[in-house]
Amino acid sequence: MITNVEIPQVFNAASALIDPNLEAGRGDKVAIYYLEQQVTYAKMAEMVNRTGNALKTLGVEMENRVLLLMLDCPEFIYSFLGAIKMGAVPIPVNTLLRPADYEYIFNDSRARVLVVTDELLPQVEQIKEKLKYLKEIIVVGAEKAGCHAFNYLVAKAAPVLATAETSKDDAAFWLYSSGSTGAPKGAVHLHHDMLYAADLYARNILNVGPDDIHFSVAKLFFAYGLGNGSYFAFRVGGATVLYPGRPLAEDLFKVVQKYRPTLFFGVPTAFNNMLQIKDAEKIYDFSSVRLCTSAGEALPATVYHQWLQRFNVEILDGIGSTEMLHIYISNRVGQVRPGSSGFAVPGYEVKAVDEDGQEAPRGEIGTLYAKGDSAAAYYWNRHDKTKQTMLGEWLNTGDKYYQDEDGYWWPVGRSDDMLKAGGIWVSPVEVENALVEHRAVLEAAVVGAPDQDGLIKPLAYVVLKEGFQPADSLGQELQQFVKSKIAPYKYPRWIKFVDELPKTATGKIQRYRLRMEDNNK
Ligand code: 3UK
Repeated sequence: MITNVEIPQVFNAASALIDPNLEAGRGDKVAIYYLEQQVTYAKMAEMVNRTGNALKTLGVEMENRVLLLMLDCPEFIYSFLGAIKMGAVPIPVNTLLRPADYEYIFNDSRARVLVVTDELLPQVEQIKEKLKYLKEIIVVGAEKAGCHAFNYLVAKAAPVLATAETSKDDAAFWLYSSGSTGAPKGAVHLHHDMLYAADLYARNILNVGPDDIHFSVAKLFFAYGLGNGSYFAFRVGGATVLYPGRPLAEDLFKVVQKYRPTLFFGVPTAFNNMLQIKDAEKIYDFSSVRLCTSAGEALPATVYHQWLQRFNVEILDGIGSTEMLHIYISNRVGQVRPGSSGFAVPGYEVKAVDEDGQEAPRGEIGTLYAKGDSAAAYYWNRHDKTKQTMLGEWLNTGDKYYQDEDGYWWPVGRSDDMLKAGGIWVSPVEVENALVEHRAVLEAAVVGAPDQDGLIKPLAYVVLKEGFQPADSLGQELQQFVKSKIAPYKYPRWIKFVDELPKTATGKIQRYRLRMEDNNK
C-alpha cells in the first residue's frame, strides 16, 4: 500500500510518466491502442518530444497555456504531455460545449495556442473574432487554411526534447470544472498531482499494473477520463484504448470485444444504457474485464446488482472531482456496499462538516470535506471561489454525505440540491433512487417546488422506459411505490412525465434548471 508518494523538488510530471517506462525496457510495449494503430512507449516518447518542440516553434514558453479541444486520440496525449514536458500548461477542454462557452474559457485562460480536432474547429471559428488572446491554431486531421497542420508541424520538429526544469509545485495543467451553476472555473493542478492520484487510487485500489489495458467511457478531457485513460496506465507501463466516438451502449461493447481491456471505467448512465440491451452478456464478450469503476454521480444499487449478475464483474463506485483530480472515496473489491461511495482512499482524509463548521457526528449528514495531495491549488482568476472551496489543507466538495457505522460514506446530493420538506431534509437522490427501482422508470430527477401554501415539497420529473405511457394512474402508483420504499414524507407530491432530463456535458442531471421551470404541477 503506497500512502506516502515521494516526489523531489525539481520534478516534471510528463517525464515522470514516460521515462521510467523506457528505463524499464518497455520501449516496444504498446502504450496506446487507437483504431487500427498501436503506439509503443518509444513512439509515444518521441511524439511527445516532437510535439513539445512544435509548440516551442510557435512561440509557446514555460508557463504559457495551451488549449486542447480534442476527441480522444494519440495526439491528445502527445499534446498534453508534450506541453507539460516543455513547462507549458495544457488545458483540456470539454468537447461538448457551445461556442459561447469556448469564448469564455479561451479568454479567461488567455491561452495563445489551441490544438483542435478538425471536426471541432467550426465551434471555434464562429467566435474567432472574439478570442482576444489566441494566436495560433494547430489542427489534427484535415488541413485547414490559416491553421497549422499537426502532422506537418510535428514531423518537422526535433525528436529530442530536454525536460523543462519545473518544480513539483509548478502549474502542470488546468481543468475547467463543469459546475451546474455559474461560469466554469479553471482548477489549477500542479506537477505532483497526477502521481498522487495514480499511486493512491489506481495502484492501491485498482491494483493497476503493466499487463492492464484501460478503457474509459469518460473522455480524456474529464478529470475522471484523464486518469483512467492516460496517466493511470502510463504510471505503471500499462496500455490505454482511446476511442473517439460517442459512448453509445452497443459501441462500448464492441470496443471491449475488439481490444479486450482488463479495466472498464464507466459512468452510471453508461452502465444503465448497456443494461438496457437485452442479452448483451450473451451477444458480447466482456470476459476480458476484471474490474469496472463508476464515478461522476452515484451508481444506483440496482445497477450494481444487475451488472454483477449479468456480467459477473464488480463495479467500484467512488467519488472524485475536478478539484481533487480523481477518486478519494471508493468502494473496494469484495467489500462493495451498493449505493455507497465506499470509504476513504488511503492517503486522503475526509470528513462531514455541519452548518457551524464542526465535524458532524457519525451518521449525520454534513458537507463533505476532503484532504489530499492531488487537490488543485486554486481557481484561476476566482479568488472568492478559491477561498470558499480550498480551505487550507481541506477542500469543500459541496456534497452532502453521511458516514455509516462501518465507515462507508453515503451520498445524499449536492448542497444546493438538497431540499427540506416540513423542516426535514429530503435528498433528491434518495427519492430518485427509489423511483428508478420501479420497472417503468428509466430516469428521474427530484427538485423542491412550492405547494399552494408556498411550502417546499418534492416534485419528480420522470422519464419512462420504452413501452410505458404517462398516465395519472401510473403517477399515483409511483407515489405509492416511493412511500413503500423510503420515509413516506419524502414521496413526490407531484409527478411530471418528460421525454428527457436536462444534463450537463458530464451527464449529471441539472436539477437547478428544473427548479427554474415554471412549476405548475
Ligand atoms: C459528484 C458523485 C456521487 C459529486 C470526477 C471521478 O465527477 C467527477 O468530477 P466533476 O468535477 O464532479 C464532481 C462532483 O460529482 N460525484 C462524482 N462522483 C460521484 N456523486 N457518487 C459518486 N461516485 O457531486 C462531486 O462533487 O465533474 C469523478 C474522478 C474525477 C472526477 N473529476
